[in-house]
Amino acid sequence: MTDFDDMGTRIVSAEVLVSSPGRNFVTLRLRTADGVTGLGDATVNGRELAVVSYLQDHVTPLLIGRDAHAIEDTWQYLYRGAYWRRGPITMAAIAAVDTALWDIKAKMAGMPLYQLLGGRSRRGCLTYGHASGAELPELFDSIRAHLDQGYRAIRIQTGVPGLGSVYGVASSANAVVGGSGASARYDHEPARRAAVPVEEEWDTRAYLRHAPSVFEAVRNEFGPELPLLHDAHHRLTPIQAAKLGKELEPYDLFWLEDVTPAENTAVLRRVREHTTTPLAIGEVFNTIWDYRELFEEQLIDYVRSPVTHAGGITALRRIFDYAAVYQIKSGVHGPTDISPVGLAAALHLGVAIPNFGIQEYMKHTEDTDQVFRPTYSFTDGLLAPSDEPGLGVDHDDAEADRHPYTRAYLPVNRLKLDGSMHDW
Ligand code: CS2
Ligand code: MG
Repeated sequence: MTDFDDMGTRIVSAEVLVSSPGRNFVTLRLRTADGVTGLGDATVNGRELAVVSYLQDHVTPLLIGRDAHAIEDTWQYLYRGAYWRRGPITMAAIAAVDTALWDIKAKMAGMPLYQLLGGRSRRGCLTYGHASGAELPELFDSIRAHLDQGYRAIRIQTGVPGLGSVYGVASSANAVVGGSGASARYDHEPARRAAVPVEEEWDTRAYLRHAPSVFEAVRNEFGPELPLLHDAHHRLTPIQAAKLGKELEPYDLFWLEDVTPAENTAVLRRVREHTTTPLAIGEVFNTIWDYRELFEEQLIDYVRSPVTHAGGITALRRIFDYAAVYQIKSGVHGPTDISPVGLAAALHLGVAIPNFGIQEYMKHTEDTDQVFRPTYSFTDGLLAPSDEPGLGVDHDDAEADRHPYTRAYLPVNRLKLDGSMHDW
């Protein structure tokens, strides 16, 4: 489309910004001839520079001169036009463009983005925080610390007897920014920066024996009301997943996440046949097509896709509308590798959609917030976008320059038994 009603809305610059304020982030900034800027998150944890190249070498040259208002057409142009559709790198790049365009449109309208998505349906987005501990006492301290901060729903991850560090569990050994003990972080940056990924050990039988006893102990200590979540991180076979779901039923989980590897979603039929524990999946999905069978056969209860990895606000809104037909709710991925730009986008969608479920929230470091200056607020366990026009985030280039990109990897997982690579 080259016909512009208003040449001031044409895109005149597209910059890919890479920084590492506590961990690596890739951010796209678009600017119109009128000087309105918009931001999009394109961070793919551990493979960041692939998206930088995709954007810089193949996408940003196409954006110059396009009308910033043409969000849907730009989405279709980048998706259909690529021929090589889908995949995390392509969809993160498209997501960044789409999010930046929504930011620009809302700023031009002088409104917070949620107003353009249908307006506010709720005061804020109910969040869940990450409590963890190698042993029960540390886990209980971590749960209490989260409750003190106002969280009203808690994800529980613990160590497994006989295993060393387990992903998702903070320990003093891998604690990074954010303190130690109950507030320690496990997210592998910057302490785990290395030339090669850290290798962790895994033993599924030990995990399956241990997990129900942890939830029993947590329910005994904290009572029946507190919503509890758990992430199995794609590590189980269908029948193992079915067994875990069934054994966790007495503890009334809010959800059990990523029980099996995401490539073969049909196996969730087997899991569903055996358990009423609610299931969540989708943090590594890229498109609406990944959900088709899961929605239509009613195999899941929550959609985990974030704006950043599912093609942006336009695409995620479509996924949520499709999910609503089946009474399936949102449960957007929100670890610290989703930047404040991606999180803000999720919050604008989250307060607007009818089928909001819950929002994952792991606070970013102060360094991260100094680069992005988010204006969302966290009160009584609810995270809410501000009423600033647009997304309500910024990018401070001088701050970002203080934190240059550093190569970093997520860990890999090997079986304790014989060192075989295992799903991570
Ligand atoms: C996790 C993430 O938040 C979650 O549910 O699965 O920590 C995930 O491992 C990371 O985002 C990977 O980059
Ligand atoms: Mg997860």
